[in-house]
Amino acid sequence: MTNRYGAKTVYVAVAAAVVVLVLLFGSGIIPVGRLRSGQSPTYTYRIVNTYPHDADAFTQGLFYDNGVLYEGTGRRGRSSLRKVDLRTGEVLDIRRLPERLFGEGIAGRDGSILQLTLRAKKGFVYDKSTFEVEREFTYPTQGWGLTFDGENFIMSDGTSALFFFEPESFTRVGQVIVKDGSRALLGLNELEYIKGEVFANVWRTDLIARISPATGKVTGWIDLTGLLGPADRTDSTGVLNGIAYDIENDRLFVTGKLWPHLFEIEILHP
Ligand SMILES: [Ca+2]
Repeated sequence: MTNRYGAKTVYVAVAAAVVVLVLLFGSGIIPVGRLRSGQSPTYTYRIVNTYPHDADAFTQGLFYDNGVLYEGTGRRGRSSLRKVDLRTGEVLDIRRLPERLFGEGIAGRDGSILQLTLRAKKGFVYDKSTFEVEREFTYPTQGWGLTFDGENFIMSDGTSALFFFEPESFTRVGQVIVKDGSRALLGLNELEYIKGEVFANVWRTDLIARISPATGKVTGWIDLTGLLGPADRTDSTGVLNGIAYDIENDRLFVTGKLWPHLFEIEILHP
């Protein structure tokens, strides 16, 4: 059988499609205007403090507890769970993942830390003080972001869904689809539960979405364009990812994959 369009035409069409996709997405950052419906407010930011961050840390998970930062990093062979001194960026403790695994979101609960992996459908529960693996758990999707709302773990998988898991058994107990207006928001990445809201990095953007966990509705955006200045960007610098909240002192920390800095920011109303 011969192809109606001929092989050459098909090659040209495929090549053209690839060029268009590379132009749209290949540069990494998706323009912020393309994602928002315009139905929810966009907040800006002010840098309160700038701290050192390990520029070799491919940040996939971040939270703050009791004076220290906990960070999960990704990439095969370079994935880890870390305890980090906020002020100096010094890695105080590190647990490396098996070579084949790609580390993802982390979240703490009582004396434990949970860490997801990207495609293995497997996560780890660590003792928070020793970083020893206490047990493993499974889930049916990819693993991206993770946070704890005081009752359940909330997880993203790179789609527009947020999944709720009972903390002991890691049984799924709920799900919402995150939408801005009528538009489902794809690429939900690192998460942080903050005062009744879920803050979510959106993959390959400089945006954080503020989400109602009850409905999935996007209630606002934080536009962090320009946070990492041009002088600190290199060809290998990754995207904004990593949100941590210090509940005692009401401080918000953000960073990015392979960024040399971690920032404390204040959100400014539009
Ligand atoms: Ca987080």
